[in-house]
Amino acid sequence: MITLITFAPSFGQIAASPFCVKAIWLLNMSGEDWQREDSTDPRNMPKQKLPAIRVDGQVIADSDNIRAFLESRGADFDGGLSEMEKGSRAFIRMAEEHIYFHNVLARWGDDDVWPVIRDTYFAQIPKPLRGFITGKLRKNLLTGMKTQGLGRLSAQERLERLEPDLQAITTRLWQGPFLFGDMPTAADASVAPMLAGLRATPGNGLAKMRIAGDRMLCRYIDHCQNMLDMPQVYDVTSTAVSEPLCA
Ligand SMILES: N[C@@H](CCC(=O)N[C@@H](CS)C(=O)NCC(=O)O)C(=O)O
Repeated sequence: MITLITFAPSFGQIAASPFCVKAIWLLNMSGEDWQREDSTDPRNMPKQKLPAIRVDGQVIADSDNIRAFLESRGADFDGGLSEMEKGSRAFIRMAEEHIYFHNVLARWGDDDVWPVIRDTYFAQIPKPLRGFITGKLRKNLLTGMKTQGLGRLSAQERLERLEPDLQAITTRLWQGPFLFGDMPTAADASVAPMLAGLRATPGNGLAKMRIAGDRMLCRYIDHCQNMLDMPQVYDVTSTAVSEPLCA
């Protein structure tokens, strides 16, 4: 049995981190038996981040490493894809190395949203200490976002930077219910949680409102989220046919 160490659910998402949601997708798609163990503190994890899995006494951290581990046991997340379509890796990088940071800034960088994030993610820290401890964490994180680059852009500039990514995703969704056809692939496991996380962010930030107002993106997110509640529908070993998204 594989144990997924994950952040707890929040804001209607099965896990607070889109990378943890991705790991849940991959575990479900792999057909492996797994259980979750919620954690609030990743500091004792090999990469000081979540998700991680524990299996046979070994801890494997990072969702990409989790993917590689599941593939080493026979999972084939991109089974139906041609060699050309396996360029879907680029969508994964776009989601994880770009859209994700929009998510981070929407949550940690917006003064109106931050108090909700603080009191949700760090509820276990006693109130008198919470502001002080989380204030330092927030400052460090926002410094990191300046280094990354997006943290130097205004919310409007960030929205303009995000737009072509959303267009690329939408263009794919005109072709079928998932990014690469009728069945979910690893690209959906990364892209859908990032979009869902942005849409689920408290407040009315520009990126959230852009996604929440896009019918096709919302149908895609909803479709994917429903599947997380019904893993048998998208277990790659199952023959169940999913409902078309854009019929
Ligand atoms: N590349 C990693 C990214 C994981 C990640 O960034 N996790 C964040 C949550 S979204 C985390 O654990 N942050 C805790 C911290 O930085 O202290 C993966 O794919 O698993």
